[in-house]
Amino acid sequence: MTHQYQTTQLRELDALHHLHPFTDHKSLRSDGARIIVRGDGPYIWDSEGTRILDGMAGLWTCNVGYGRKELAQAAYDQMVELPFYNTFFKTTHPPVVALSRKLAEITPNNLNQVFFGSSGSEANDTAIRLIRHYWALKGEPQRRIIISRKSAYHGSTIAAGSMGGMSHVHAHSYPVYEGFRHIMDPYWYGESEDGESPEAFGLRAAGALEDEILAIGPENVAAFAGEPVQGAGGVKIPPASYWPEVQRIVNKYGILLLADEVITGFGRLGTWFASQHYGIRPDLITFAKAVTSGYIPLSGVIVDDKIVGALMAHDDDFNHGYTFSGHPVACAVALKNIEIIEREKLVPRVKEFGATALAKLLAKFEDHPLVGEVRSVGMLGAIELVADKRTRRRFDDLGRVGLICRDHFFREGFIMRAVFDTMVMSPPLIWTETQFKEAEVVMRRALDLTLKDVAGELAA
Ligand code: PXG
Repeated sequence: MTHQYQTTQLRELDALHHLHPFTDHKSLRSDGARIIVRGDGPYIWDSEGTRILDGMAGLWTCNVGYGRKELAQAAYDQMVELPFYNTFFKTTHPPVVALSRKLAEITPNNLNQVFFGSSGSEANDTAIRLIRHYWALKGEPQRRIIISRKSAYHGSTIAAGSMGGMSHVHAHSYPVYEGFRHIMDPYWYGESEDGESPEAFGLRAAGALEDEILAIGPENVAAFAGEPVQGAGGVKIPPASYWPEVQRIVNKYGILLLADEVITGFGRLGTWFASQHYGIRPDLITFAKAVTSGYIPLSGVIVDDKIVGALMAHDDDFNHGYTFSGHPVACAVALKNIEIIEREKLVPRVKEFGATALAKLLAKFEDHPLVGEVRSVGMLGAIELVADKRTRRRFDDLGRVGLICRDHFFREGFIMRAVFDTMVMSPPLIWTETQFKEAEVVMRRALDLTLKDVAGELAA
């Protein structure tokens, strides 16, 4: 009873004093929040003692799973040694040096220098400034426009939110920061034409980049920015033809390529970075989330030697930085996190086990009456819920059925996220057969319960 009283009180205080991100505050006030109190391995527990299998790794983040004492120890040791010092004014410290070196080792060869921040949004803001500064230093200051995609999510600051393509984010930026354009997503299930193969569609979606460059004037275009796989936009996995064609186009017009690997970095696709999986050669990679598996905030942008070369060819400062750029405790935790990923061989494990296990799990639901498509790459997956499997017709009031389904998942003790009516998942890389089996049982139950709720709306 005492326990329940605490939960109620926590809920009340949360509603009174805590403004949540991306939340309908009115409904949060009336419903209250679920209170998560503990995590261990692939599971989290709420304040009522319910064990939940986390199919989202926190929020695309906790790649090594919860409860790693080594990471806490690394933070403790660093706090005792040197809790903080800044990296402005020509100072540095051992953890930031060691982490920068390590990141240069695991990213593609041309990327060798890192600028740190604390969040993915900050990393993308840094990338935007670096890209524009680079072109100014190269004597082409009119190259300011960055092209991105319609369902892109690059963060929530005004610049990163403007580079992202989501109109509901733009609506609250008042106004959208200038200098961004958004082209179609490489989303075959949602946007291909009748009979169009994934390969042909991938070329068409990449072709939209060339069309946009020509419409703007190539001399005005600074960069193309993209998540290798769009995450928050609905795990939109590009057809194999997409990225090679994008790479050809950016090379042809000499524009920079920014790969936003905030979700796809640190093993998610079975390579350290998705750029390696797709064989692309970005000039900048932004990362955050799983660099520390979320145990402490850290982010950064790792840049091509030619960008560093342009900075070094001039005497001026690059007037940008955060108090916590290269925070020693965050860097120490990141180093330990990367050490765990290496020691437990989690990156090859995704290729050899996780990717296949996830694909097999999702394939079991392909025939379910609600499911229009399942897709996955590495340990990123999605299930499309539709009213008509044959025509891919959506349910009315897009997003409604996704929420019904998500709530059933939650009640069954499993977390998947709903992006409108697309259920997405991004489990920790440590899942074993046990978790995949558990997921299958709860997913079937939750999908069947959702089906009961909406059966009347399905196509005959
Ligand atoms: N880029 C990408 C690709 C992201 O997914 C960011 C940048 C911004 O990172 P920060 O650390 O500033 O949040 C993200 C973040 C969701 C969801 O609901 C996704 C993110 C954040 C919050 C919610 O899927 N991704």
